[in-house]
Amino acid sequence: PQEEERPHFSRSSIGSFFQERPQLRNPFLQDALLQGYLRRHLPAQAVSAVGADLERFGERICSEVDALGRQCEETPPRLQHCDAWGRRVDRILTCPAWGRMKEISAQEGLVAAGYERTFRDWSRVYQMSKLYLCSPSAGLYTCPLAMTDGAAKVIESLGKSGPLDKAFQRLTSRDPQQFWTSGQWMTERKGGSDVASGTETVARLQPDGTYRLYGFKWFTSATDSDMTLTLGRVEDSLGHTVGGSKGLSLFYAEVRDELGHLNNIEVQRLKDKLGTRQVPTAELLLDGLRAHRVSEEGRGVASIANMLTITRLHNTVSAVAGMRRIIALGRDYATKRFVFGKFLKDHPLHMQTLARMEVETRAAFLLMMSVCRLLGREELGSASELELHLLRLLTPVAKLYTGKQAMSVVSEGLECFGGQGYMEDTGLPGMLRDAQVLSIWEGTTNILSLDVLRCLAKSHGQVLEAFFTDAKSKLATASGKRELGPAVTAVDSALGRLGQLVQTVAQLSPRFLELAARDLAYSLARIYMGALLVDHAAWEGATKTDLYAALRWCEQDLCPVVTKETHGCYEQEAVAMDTALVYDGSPV
Ligand code: UCC
Ligand code: FAD
Repeated sequence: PQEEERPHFSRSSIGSFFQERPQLRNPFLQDALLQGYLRRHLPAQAVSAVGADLERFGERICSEVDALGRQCEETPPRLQHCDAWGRRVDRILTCPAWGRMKEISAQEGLVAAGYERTFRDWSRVYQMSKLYLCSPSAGLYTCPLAMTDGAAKVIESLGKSGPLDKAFQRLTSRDPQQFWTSGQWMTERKGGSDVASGTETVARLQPDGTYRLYGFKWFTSATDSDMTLTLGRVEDSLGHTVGGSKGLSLFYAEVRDELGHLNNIEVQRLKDKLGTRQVPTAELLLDGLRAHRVSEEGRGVASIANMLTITRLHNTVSAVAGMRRIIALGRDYATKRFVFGKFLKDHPLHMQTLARMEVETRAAFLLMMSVCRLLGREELGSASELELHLLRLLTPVAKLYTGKQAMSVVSEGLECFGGQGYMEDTGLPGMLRDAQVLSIWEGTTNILSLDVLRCLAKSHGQVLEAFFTDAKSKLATASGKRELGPAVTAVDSALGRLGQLVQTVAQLSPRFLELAARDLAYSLARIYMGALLVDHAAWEGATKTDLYAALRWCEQDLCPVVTKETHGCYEQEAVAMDTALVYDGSPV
């Protein structure tokens, strides 16, 4: 039949309509808030250099990195236990794209930029901006990069002597041939949160002053790395060890020898995971791992804390980047998908949905950047006492809050593509799977809420004072801007309510505080994000959308911890009732 006579659908034709896919455009040029933030804060001489590099890298992400990331997802790592002749080799086989990501990471200085400090105390903002742009495209190579950065930070803080000097040069190298990545082996079967009582690995001193480690590491990510930092208990001459946190020391080990043989490690198996499938995560038997003790005996946890600070910030960056990416794709799709007689972008309810996601993302972005800025200042020695307190507090707060936000925003984002958002080969579902881990690894939400309590308790009120002082000074910047009035009032009143609780902290029982910990952490996050949005909207270069975002954010309950009604749920009686409710019908 003639073309026009052929039925629209038939055996030979599947219809003529194909939905346009969402297109990834240069993530730097697409990001108004990032550009505005840099313009506002960076010294004039840095703005153009940083902007030019981010714009160039943004192009590379679209033209090269994004496809590599897809290949990493589609070709997950495999474990080859034995060679063809039956010899145990335990080779972790990764795809070429994973290897290429290592080279690109070195070339782009994704770790190095944090240590070269070209942009002085803005170097972390610069480095993390690059990671933020590429994270959703990088096939989770950002996971080994986070641990690599964390290891470099630990080494820098311990002093770069002996084998650590070589390691530091490698971890911070821009030369792909020299560049090393690091693992972070903390979790054992008995505990990932409770490292103090969960760590069974023992360390035996050797005549040459090195150690041999024997133990079983239950989760080790990016196990193809070159080196690792790990925890173990030093045995005394009678074979005794000290229990708890005080018995833990920090060790440095290279994963393979010069011939590429594993350093007395057996790879038990690779984990079968919901997401992060691009990353090889293994269970490892350490059967005499040759290692160097790099902390004082018993100072393992305190020494690895520097690594946690860095990896938790990377986690925050990944979370915010995931939110930003799903919005970028979603808003592009809204210009292409035509339903009920108009494009999605012309359906107000759909725009409201995306706008709410945008508000979440902006708040998260500003919090992330605050931590980056504070870290950069700490490293240059230019941070004030107040800023050091803020860095300690906001690191866990940002990690725990953005981890949760990422899951909810990315999930909402998938829905913006309708059924297509659920289809594997669009690449979208992987974003949700990868978001789910952000609240689990590097400290769960509850563990980080307790970490917030730890740092509040340790500082005897100074951390909280720093928080209040800084949040109030941010509000003060908006005093002349009438349109921001409702947002300022909301943050101020939330600060007041939080202040009431804080004044009574000394009289509150540890049990009460433990039960309030998560709500307290959420309050700190929401209030500070509100103050940051207000501060940004009060800037002379701010736009109407900056103002709108601040107002919208502050419409929610910014201080969920202290309302009268919820007080009861932190009291002693609530503990028994919570348990009874959970086990209703299944008594324990
Ligand atoms: O999950 C992992 C890797 C995943 C892959 C990497 C992804 C990176 C993101 C990439 C995005 C794509 S690695 C495993 C991570 N594991 C954790 O995060 C552990 C979670 N558990 C905790 O954080 C616990 O709170 C512990 C283990 C820190 C609790 O240990 P202790 O020993 O019971 O704690 P203590 O006794 O309170 O603290 C011991 C010392 C104290 O110092 P001193 O002795 O000087 O008073 C604490 O102040 O450690 C100090 N300390 C800290 N210092 C404890 N936590 C911190 C901290 N966060 N910052 C500073
Ligand atoms: P648990 O501690 O058993 O937690 C179970 C639940 O109990 C959680 O909801 C937690 O919040 C809650 N909980 C625990 N303690 C308390 C408390 N005191 N109060 C209130 N609630 C509490 N680890 C490494 O060391 N290196 C790695 O490279 C690594 N890679 C990982 C990769 C992936 C994909 C995953 C999923 C995990 C990885 N981990 C790694 C392990 C990870 O860090 C731990 O799983 C995590 O810290 C949680 O520890 P856990 O599994 O022992 O959970």
